[in-house]
Amino acid sequence: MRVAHISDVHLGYRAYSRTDERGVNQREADVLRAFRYALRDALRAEPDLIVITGDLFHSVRPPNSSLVAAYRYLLDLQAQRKGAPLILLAGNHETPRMTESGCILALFNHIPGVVSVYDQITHIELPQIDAAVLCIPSRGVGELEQRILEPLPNYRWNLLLLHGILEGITPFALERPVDRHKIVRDEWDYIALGDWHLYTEVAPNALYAGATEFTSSNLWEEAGKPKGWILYDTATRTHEFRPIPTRKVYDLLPIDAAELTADELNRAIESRAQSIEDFDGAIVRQRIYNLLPELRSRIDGELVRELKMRALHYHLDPRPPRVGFRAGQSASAEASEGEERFTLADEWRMFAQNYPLPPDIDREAFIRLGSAYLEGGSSDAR
Ligand SMILES: [Mn+2]
Repeated sequence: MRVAHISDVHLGYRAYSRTDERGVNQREADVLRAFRYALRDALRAEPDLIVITGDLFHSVRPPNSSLVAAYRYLLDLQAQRKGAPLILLAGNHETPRMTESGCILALFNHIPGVVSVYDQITHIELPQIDAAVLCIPSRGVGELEQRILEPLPNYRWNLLLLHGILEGITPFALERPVDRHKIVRDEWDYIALGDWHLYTEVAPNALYAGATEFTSSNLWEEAGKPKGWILYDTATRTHEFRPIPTRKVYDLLPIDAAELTADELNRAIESRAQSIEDFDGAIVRQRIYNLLPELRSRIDGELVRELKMRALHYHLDPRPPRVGFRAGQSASAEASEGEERFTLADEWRMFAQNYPLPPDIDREAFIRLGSAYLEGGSSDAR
């Protein structure tokens, strides 16, 4: 059986002030376009089952523009698939705090073949494809501890869907990560995961598809990493990651202004921007460390205005020196404390993203390995 796994679409996400030719927020339009691309690509792959593992919508009450478009896309898709099964799992973003408020996903149950799950852990049986799908929506994560999760033995294929972050996925401490051993088990033919916005293989049979566009709050952390969806084959337990073209996001190498003249600083700003070919229309951040107020006032306003015009969003992010800083102080003397400055990890990431690698080397693994060494940790950081 072939499964198309899409996740974290975040329809209705809006950012920045640009609008498209129809007056729709440009990022909202981008997110819609990524979704339409994913659906069309998935349709071409002719999957037996499509699953969307949460956060189809960015909010409990999405803007009408996105809601109407999503309905139309899914109606059209399901007509072409002749009502083949499609499961919508609710994520934290579209789940209201109050159960009585219902969930926008219920609307989609009226489309042939679509089943949405938003309230509690639910086992969905799909005899037409000889599959059973255990669905754990965002609201179901809280009841996980009291539940025994088991496949249904009378079905050829058993799948598990979860919207939640497994322990060990993010280096940052989470309040309540999901117990990995409870979820990641060999007995499931496929474990389709949502909530984490980066495509991540947890096990050959357990994958985060990642988001379809850049919609998370830690946008810059995701810069340079691909967005897409997953085509999974339950017979071989193998998958293919299918990339989705998105708006470009760049986190430029920070500038250390400590020892720069105004001219040098302005030239650095300009050359960093010129270093990326598709700057126009991109979302870009330029950090400047150790910027004293008198130098800050000499940043070329015309240059910055031009960059802001060309990019969809150009974020010039100046950071003043830490207290006690004196111009001319050597970089290493103060590198020990400040995270406000330009770290070796920053430089490594920027360097490794463009470094030519042999085709059989996984770039993400390569970058992670280097970062783990820099942190002084073990090489199997994740
Ligand atoms: Mn999400």
